[in-house]
Amino acid sequence: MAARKLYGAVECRATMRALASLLEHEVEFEFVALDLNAGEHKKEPFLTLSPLGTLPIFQDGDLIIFGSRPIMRCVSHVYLNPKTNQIYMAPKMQGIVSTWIDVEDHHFDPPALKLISELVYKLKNGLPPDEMTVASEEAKLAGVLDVYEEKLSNSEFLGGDKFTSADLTHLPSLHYLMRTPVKRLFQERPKVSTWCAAITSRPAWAKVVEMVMEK
Ligand SMILES: N[C@@H](CCC(=O)N[C@@H](CS)C(=O)NCC(=O)O)C(=O)O
Repeated sequence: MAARKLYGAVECRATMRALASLLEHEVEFEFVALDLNAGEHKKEPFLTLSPLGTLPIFQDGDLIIFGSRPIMRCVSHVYLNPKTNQIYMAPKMQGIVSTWIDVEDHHFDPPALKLISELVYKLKNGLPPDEMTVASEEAKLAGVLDVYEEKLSNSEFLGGDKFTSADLTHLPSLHYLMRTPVKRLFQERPKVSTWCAAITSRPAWAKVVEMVMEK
């Protein structure tokens, strides 16, 4: 039995984020898929592990972490891999990585989620998107991407000169948005476009996408 486990639902962006982080760091773990529709995550023993009843949950012996970004942050510090080191030892540099992780969480993610809901989830359920919502959320996302374009004019990645969690945290939303007309917002910005191509072509991310497609 694997010592480390990730409990999640592979089609969910939060689980994809945690999976990407673990795979990037070449951490050995077992992925335990839970059935969201059956509400497995709202029952024991999972409620004890994640009292708010959300996935993903990471367990390594006594260490239990819920929330995809806390898992991602923890993995990059605890399972340091010299080959794929995603943190800066200089605290000031690491502060920049933290800033862009928060930018994704508080500025990129809200419009991204609304657009994915309108253009991916509704479509899956045979419902038309609300065009007004799409237009206003696209405008919000475009404003955030203008800031990214400026930042990426000064460094190859958001957190600095190497791939870090600040980049990785965007991958699940990119996976869905790049399959929608919103893709043009990324393509219209040259630095953002190059950055997207670089981060989505990482081997660890390809494994996550494979798991999602197999589902
Ligand atoms: N901000 C949380 C969001 C977690 C989240 O929404 N997870 C989904 C599945 S990946 C979930 O648990 N949904 C079921 C629910 O909230 O009841 C994170 O990043 O971990």
